[in-house]
Amino acid sequence: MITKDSGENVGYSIVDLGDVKHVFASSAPKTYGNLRSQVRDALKTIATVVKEAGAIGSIVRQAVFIKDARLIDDCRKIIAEFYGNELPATIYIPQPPCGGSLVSIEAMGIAHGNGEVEIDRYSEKLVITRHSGISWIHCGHTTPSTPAHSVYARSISAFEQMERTLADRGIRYDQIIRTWLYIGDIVGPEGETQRYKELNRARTDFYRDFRFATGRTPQGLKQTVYPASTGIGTSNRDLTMSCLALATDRDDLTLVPLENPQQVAAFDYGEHYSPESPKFCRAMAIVAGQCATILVSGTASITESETRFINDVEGQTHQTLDNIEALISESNFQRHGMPGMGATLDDMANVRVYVKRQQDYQKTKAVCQERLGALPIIYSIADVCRDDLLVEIEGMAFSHRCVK
Ligand code: 3EB
Repeated sequence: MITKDSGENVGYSIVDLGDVKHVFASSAPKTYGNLRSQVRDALKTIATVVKEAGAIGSIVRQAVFIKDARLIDDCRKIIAEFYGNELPATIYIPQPPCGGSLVSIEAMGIAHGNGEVEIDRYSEKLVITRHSGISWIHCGHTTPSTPAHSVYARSISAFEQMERTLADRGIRYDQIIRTWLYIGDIVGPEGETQRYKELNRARTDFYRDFRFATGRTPQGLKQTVYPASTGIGTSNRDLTMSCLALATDRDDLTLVPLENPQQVAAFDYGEHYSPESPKFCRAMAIVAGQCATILVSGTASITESETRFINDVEGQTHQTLDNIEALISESNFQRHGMPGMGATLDDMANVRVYVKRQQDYQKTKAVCQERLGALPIIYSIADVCRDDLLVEIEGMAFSHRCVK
């Protein structure tokens, strides 16, 4: 059991793993004043629930969903002032919150259990937490630095920026286990091709020389490993990225790139979808001792490699949740050589739901509430990478048996 609750504008969950507690909270402002009052309202709600939950935890990572990219600079100042020298790794995502507010915030915190927790805060771009012999490298808001305009050049530049942020602290790019790639007008044209396809071409080129998770995957895994990922639209035109990397000396830690038997692996998609296939896995499980932490990639209503439930947002939401359920299930972990590590939708600790059309929000929400119950959840408006996809869902889950 994970301790979870949610109300109209807030949700939280506490995952007690014994040596450490993870705290997740999502919040939207209760009243619709100006930017400053909305941001502070949402942040205070998060601080309150984290405290009330008995976790004297500290927020280490956050995603700020913002209605208009032009508000990011002001929002950043308000958040910096609020947190002072306790600033979490932060990404600003130009996606309007479905509830109508200017912002909504997803936060992830950590509290010690029986073991020590160390937190090193460098900037909005980088926070490192250490516990149980594992370092989690939380990489925040990353944008291209090049003056070039093409999606390809901007993507390469942003990947390079991320590489540099990590390298500054001695972390290698191939230690990344999860990425978030946000790109405006994702299905829009780029010359003869499409913006998302150009992002995929850049990712393929950039990843060519990296071997992710080397020496850490289950024996017998032959496929090339890629990080779990979300690739989705924004309301501006540019590119924003963030990532999560992991470093450890523990020799009992296994990284399991999960694929869904109901879906063709994205990196094996046919050329029709993208000449250079999307290089990501469906979920990355971090297995340490008795427990798996499962990072579920952006998941959509696709089986085999086909979109299902065209023009039916409820059908798509159900199919997407079915896909996540199958992906994290005990039988899928057995298939990947890791029996006992499975999870169910009840073991999800937080979720983001990207909805393409505002008018589908209530329908999607009803299905999510019915199947996921109370948990911290964010709904935002975004184009998905195929025109016919109406919803995409991601989140984190923990092995059923590990959560006290
Ligand atoms: C799909 O299954 C939906 O490009 O990194 C989901 C997750 C999707 C990640 C990415 C794209 C990405 O193909 C789209």
